[in-house]
Amino acid sequence: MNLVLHTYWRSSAAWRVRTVLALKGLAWDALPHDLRTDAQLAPDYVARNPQGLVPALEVDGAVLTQSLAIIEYLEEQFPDPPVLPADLIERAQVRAFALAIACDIHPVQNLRVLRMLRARGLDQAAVDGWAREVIEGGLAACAPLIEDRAGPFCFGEAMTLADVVLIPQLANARRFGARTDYPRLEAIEAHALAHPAFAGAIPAAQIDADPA
Ligand SMILES: N[C@@H](CCC(=O)N[C@@H](CS)C(=O)NCC(=O)O)C(=O)O
Repeated sequence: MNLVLHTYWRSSAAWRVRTVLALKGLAWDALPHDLRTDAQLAPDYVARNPQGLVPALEVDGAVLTQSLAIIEYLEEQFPDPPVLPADLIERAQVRAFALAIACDIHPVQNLRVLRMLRARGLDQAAVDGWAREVIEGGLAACAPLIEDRAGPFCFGEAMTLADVVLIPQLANARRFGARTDYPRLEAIEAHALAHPAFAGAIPAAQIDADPA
C-alpha cells in the first residue's frame, strides 16, 4: 500500500495523522505544503482536497481528507495497535475528548480564521488574544473530562485518539501564550512526547521544518 501524506510541519491536524501512522508502524511519503505561502490553496492541491486544508492522505491514489476521518480509516484498516479502546462507552468518551478539541477549539483558532480577523481590522495582538482565549476556554473544558482518570495517557495505560489530538493542541496553546498549567495534562504531554510514535511525528522532525 502506497501512503502519501499532504502535510505541513507545524500543522496540528497533520501532526495527529503522523502520530497514528507512526504508532501503527506504517511507512509514508511526505508532500509538504507551506501554509505561510498558501501552498495549500494551489490549484493542483485544491483539485485533490477542495477544502484547501492539510492534511490529506493518498492511499494508492485515493484521497482521504479530515484528520479524524483519516485516523478512523487507519484504525479500521490497521487495527493493531488500536487508538480506540475496545469498551464502547470508553470509545465514545475518547472520541468526545478528541472532538472537543478538533471541533470546538482548533477550527476557531486555525490560520484562516485568524487571517479573517486580521482582514477585518484586528491588530496582531488582538488576533493572538482571540486564539489564546479560545484555547484557554477549550482546555479548561477538556481538562475535567480526564482529571480523575488513572494512567499516564488520557484514558489509561495506552495511547488513544485523545492523546493524539491533545498533544498538538497543547503546542498550539504555547504558541499563543495560553495557559497550559493543568498538572494532569502536562504529565500526559511529557509521557506522550517520550513515546516513539511522537518522536518522528513532532513538527521539528519533519522534512519541511524550519531549521532550529
Ligand atoms: N478539520 C480539519 C482541519 C484541518 C486544518 O485546519 N488544517 C490547517 C492546518 S492545522 C490548515 O490547513 N490551514 C490552512 C488554512 O487555514 O488555510 C482536519 O482535522 O483535518
